[in-house]
Amino acid sequence: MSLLIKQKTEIRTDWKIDEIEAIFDLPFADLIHQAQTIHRENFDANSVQISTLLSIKTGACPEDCAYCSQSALNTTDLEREKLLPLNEVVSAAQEAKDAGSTRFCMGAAWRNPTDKSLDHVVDMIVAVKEMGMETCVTLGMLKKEQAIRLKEAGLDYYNHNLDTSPEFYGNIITTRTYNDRLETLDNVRSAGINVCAGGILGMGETRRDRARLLQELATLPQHPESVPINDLVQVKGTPLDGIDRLDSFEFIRTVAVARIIMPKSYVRLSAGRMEMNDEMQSLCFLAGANSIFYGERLLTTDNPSESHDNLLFNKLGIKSEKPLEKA
Ligand code: SAM
Ligand code: DTB
Ligand code: SF4
Repeated sequence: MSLLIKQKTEIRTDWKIDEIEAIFDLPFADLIHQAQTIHRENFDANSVQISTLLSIKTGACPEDCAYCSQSALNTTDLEREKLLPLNEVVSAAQEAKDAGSTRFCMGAAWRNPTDKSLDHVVDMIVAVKEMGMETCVTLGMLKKEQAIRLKEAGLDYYNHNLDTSPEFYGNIITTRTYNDRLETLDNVRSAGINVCAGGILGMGETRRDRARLLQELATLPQHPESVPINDLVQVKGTPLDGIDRLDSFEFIRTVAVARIIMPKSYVRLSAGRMEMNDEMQSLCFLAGANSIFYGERLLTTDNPSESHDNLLFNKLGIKSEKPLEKA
């Protein structure tokens, strides 16, 4: 315990699995206390960054991710949509900005973008930046040159998740490797774009897998600026539909461990909030989560209403964070 407290302000990229598992094993109150202490040293504890998602290209994805509504290999009720026109993206971004969101995240159901489709995404990034919002995109695997193009367009963040531990990964996705994902993260980082990388809990993985996922993230050469922790949204027609839900306290513990081992990263309480009550979300904030997706839709599934989130923020005295000042 004292060893951990001494190390709390240090940014470490050499976390060992035994150390991470030992943090997971702490009594709940000790774990939350430690996470909250570290959180307060690095962030305003009553401030949460809010982003809004938009699916710019929906469904018909060739990848076989077992959780995803958008995989062509899963038979879900989802309606496919081609790449959205620029004007629709701009009006959705304007709505998000008016609602108080500071970052607009655009997601496409691609294995990877073609150079031609990237041209359209570049136009979207430029337009959303002009509106004074931060931009994030998640487009699948990215080559070095493509990452540089996005950086030149002004992209702030690229989201690409490791999803789970390297050991459990093959149970969830077979059409791209863990190494492919690490390579994309490396290309994004080298291009000078902020990295958003996290995973999904509640896919049948063990605590060790959750610890290994966090270890992979925390031992990247530089911690991701943003770490989304998703609770699996179970979608009818996907192989993971009907799986036992992860225990709430285990989810909260994972958030706390992420906060402790990546002290300066934004930990995003991402998908799955529809199934969480206010008390659970509050414990996640107490454990160090400090960003959320805001607005009634994630990519293809529902998210709490803005009015519900506003009410919760008011009850907790949380305010939404202002966008970062331009350098
Ligand atoms: N196709 C791109 C890719 O996979 O890199 C970008 C979009 S993909 C939908 C972005 C991330 O959303 C996935 O990596 C996964 O972590 C998360 N996600 C997708 N479906 C989910 C679900 N049903 N529940 C929780 N998270 C999910
Ligand atoms: C992330 O980690 N979670 C977001 C975002 N990055 C792109 C996506 C969640 C998707 C949830 C299922 C859906 O709405 O399709
Ligand atoms: Fe495709 Fe991304 Fe869904 Fe996997 S998570 S099926 S890559 S949209």
